[in-house]
Amino acid sequence: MSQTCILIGAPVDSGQKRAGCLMGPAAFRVAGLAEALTGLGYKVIDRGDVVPRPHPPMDHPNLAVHHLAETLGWTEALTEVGQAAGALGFPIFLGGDHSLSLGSVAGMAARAQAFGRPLFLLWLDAHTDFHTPDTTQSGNLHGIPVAYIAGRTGFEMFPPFPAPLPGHRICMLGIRSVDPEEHAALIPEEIEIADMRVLDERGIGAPLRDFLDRVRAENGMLHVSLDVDFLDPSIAPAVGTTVPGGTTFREAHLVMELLHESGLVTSLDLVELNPFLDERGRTARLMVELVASLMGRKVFDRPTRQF
Ligand code: HAR
Ligand code: MN
Ligand code: MN
Ligand code: MN
Repeated sequence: MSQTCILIGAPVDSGQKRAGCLMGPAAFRVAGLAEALTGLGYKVIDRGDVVPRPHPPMDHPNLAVHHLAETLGWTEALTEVGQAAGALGFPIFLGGDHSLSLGSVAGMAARAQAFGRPLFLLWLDAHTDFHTPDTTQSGNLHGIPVAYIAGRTGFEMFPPFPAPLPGHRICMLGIRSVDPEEHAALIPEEIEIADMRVLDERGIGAPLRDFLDRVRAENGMLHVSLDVDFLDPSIAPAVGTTVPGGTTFREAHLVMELLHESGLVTSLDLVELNPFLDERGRTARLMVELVASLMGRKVFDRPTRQF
């Protein structure tokens, strides 16, 4: 892992209808993200908050779709900022709702392409976010980024995604809310979906280890996209789309430890935090704790083989 972390504020609120995610970057800063990383020995550059590129208003044939122009403006700006930051270090995108991943992952895909390495994606979420602008019923564009990343058709108004990811390079953990159209579109895909049933049966370590083996085998770069609703709402209430039955602190923590030990992670999104819904900052602080574990904080330094 690179020794410089670059914090990229992405106060995106246009991908859903419940205001508040725009306060996310500030909450991560107040919860001590930079200090936690500095304490682990990283150099930290906070490049401040990104401003979306201005875009003339745009309609979509699916009348449910809202804030399309704003979403395009964010996508373009975050792709560019992300790619530039990725040349210097380890980008951490502070969201903002999950529509920011349209841009963050595009930027990381462009970087991987420039390095001549394949990009892999770990999607930690209750939702598959596999709609297209044509299929979404809610019109909330935080529900579409994985379809864009995987190269589904229906994104003609977006910048072409740089080298869309084949399904075998995408793994989802924590899934427990899938709309019928997303389900139908996912069936023929090779995307690995370790939904909560899989995690109950196999534990969370096994499917993640399998995926990390595949990343390593192809010398891949790995982007991790962490949606707050991956976690159970009882421990992470600050999110607009709570879905019961999410991962526990222990499960999420093991994911972070395995990711750190793999040495494969090259960029990170922290998304869907809505500080207006938080309880005395506990969700923001939990997210910072998880990032610290992902970046190397541990209790005992022991060789992995002991397990
Ligand atoms: N699938 C539903 C929709 O498109 C809910 C999507 C909710 N997405 C997030 N991010 N909260 O994962 O409306
Ligand atoms: Mn708005
Ligand atoms: Mn999501
Ligand atoms: Mn979600």
